Amino acid sequence: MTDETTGQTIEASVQTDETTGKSGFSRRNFLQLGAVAGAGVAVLSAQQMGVPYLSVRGLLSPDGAFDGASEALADTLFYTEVFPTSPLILAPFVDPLPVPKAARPTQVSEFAYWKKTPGPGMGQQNSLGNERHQMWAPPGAAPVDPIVYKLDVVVNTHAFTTSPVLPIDIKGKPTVSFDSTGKTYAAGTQRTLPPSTVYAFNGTFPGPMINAEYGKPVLVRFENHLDENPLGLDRQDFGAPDWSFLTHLHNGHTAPESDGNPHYSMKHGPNAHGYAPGMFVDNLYLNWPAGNDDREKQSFFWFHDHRMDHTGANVYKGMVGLYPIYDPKEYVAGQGMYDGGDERQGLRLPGVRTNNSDGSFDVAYDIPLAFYDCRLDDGVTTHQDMHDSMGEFPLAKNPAKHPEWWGKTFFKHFPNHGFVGDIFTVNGTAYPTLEVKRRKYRFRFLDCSVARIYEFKLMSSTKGPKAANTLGLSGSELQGQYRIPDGQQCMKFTQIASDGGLLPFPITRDSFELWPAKRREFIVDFTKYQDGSPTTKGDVIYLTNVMKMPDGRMWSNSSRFSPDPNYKVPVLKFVIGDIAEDNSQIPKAMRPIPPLPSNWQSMMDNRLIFEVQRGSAGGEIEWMINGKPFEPETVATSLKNKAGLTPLAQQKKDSFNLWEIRNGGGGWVHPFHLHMEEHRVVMRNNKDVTNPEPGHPEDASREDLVALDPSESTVVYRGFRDFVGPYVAHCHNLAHEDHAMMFGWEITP
Ligand SMILES: [Cu+2]
Repeated sequence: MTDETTGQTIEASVQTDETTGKSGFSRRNFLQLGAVAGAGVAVLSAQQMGVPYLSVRGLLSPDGAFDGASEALADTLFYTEVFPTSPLILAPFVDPLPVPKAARPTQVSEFAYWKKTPGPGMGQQNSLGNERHQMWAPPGAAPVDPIVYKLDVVVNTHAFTTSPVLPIDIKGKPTVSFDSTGKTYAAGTQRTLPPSTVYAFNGTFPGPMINAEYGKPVLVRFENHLDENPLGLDRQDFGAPDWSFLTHLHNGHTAPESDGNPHYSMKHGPNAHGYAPGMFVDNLYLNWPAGNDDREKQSFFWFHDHRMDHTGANVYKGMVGLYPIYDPKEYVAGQGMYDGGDERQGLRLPGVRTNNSDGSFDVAYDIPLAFYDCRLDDGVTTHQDMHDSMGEFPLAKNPAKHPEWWGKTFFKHFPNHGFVGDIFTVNGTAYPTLEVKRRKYRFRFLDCSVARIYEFKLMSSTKGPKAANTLGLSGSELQGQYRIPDGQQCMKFTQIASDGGLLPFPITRDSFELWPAKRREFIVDFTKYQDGSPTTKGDVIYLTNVMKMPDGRMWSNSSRFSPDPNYKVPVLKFVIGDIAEDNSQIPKAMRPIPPLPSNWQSMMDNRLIFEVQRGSAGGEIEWMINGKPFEPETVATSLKNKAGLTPLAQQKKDSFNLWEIRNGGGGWVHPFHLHMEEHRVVMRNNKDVTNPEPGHPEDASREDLVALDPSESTVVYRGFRDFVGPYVAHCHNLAHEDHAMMFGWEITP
């Protein structure tokens, strides 16, 4: 096999234990058959089973027969909800928070010599030579070549902590542990964790941070080197088994060929689930707002894998990168860059910019925080799930125990209730510490977890963190490992941005929720507490998670719903340092929101309706939209709307429409993400919310992800501008997405 970019020969050892053909015999068909064979019983839908049967078996549930029943059936027939308990990290809040530096672009002197150079011509968009960039430069703009980055997807190692650990069991008691040779260590033995195997952009987790600017297009060459494994690492039993990838910049205003979505990839480009080892794709990010409307500018993207059926596994395996985007435009003469990373100019948001000689730049006091929860193998929990009969990971011989993987990341592809971890990490480090100056900071929060939702508060604690097991807690109460029993809120957040970029005006918050894939940006002023008293050097403030979410279904306790005053899990420790110059301000007003058309309500009758719900299509396929699992080559159909129509999810280029996203119930929550353009929520549970309610202040902003509470319905107004082709919308609980809660839609010329 030849490396497409450099022309060098690389090791050819790709396993082909999964169909990668255009559609072929899909994993899903196989799964349905496999489930029947594996379980040794006929798989019937809940309706086929019939309510009496369910009733007899005690499987009727108060939250709706269908959901409760299918779940109970699943529990009975297919699933084991057993997870390992991660070893206890004994020295939390010692490792420093990794603060990402800007990735450095590839200079023309280098990429000019690539065997296949980036460019606008036919065949130049990927190594297959079958695609071109739909638009090489923003319309109307002087043609400018993009800044080029090269990110290799590689196998590497990652350590979540340097702390010694104490192996504990589900009761919180010391237990045995193992090493890679299978040797057993007695209960009570402190250990050092082995590094976990990651699939990662340029080998780091989180991957590189690209600091982008509106008006300066970026082209990223993503190249697959996952077949090389120079360190000879054990790949374990998760991650796309064909080692393909598909990178999505969430939620860039991007042409389909650069969008990394499976509706596109199965019909064009790779004509497969993703780009295989040895292949590259050039994703072109024009850094240009929808409709060339400055009000559509955003501020914080991230890029992650989107390979169909294995997105959760690949993201959990490390395929996460950061992409803050700045706006250097001068809107008011003399005020300078509006949001250019320089707190002396424009909005004067916190940030001190340093320009590097290669065109990149770093911004101090402007820090992304990527939250990711994981579980580490205890060596005694059986690896067992619906995938075991599929031959995806033959070497693992699952169901089996894997003492040789003790202390490395553990993943279950499709746990019945979704996947949540018990160790919380920030920027790849468990329970880190950041020494902050006495001044204002800008923090860009990102939830890159598979399913966990967080709710954060800023708290002080006199006595400090206590290990949950030493407080007599066990089971799911051990999640997060530490508590601050005496924690008290001490500061507020000033929210300045959501998924859709800068808000029209700042919002002061005591706490905020962070759902999977969502971004929220905040200013935190470390000079004083909320009561006005000054901070002093050495003071400690904990960023604390107060949402208890024992499994992937939803939270059990949060501020909005049955708060648990004892659930205060510190995830990041701030230590106040010296005073520092601060030229930043908290603005009174920021990005105005584009106006709604005055006739938007007249569009209600013919809106497109998508209902997300748990159901049963056989086997593990139970996450559906409008009653159907994802069909990657098909454009979805709306449920019947008030006009009596069931329109295709097909929109004319440069049009706008209303889409309703409805949670079909069953007591689940779904973070529902729509690719391509951010939207604005106009109706929530049949109420006009264009004047936002207190519970949802961000309805006054634009977002790319609808956070659907149980049985909640939202109507969003959205545009379909500038590009044509296939996109997707899907649940961003990645366990749901990978099990078919996704649909294809299209923009037509
Ligand atoms: Cu979901």
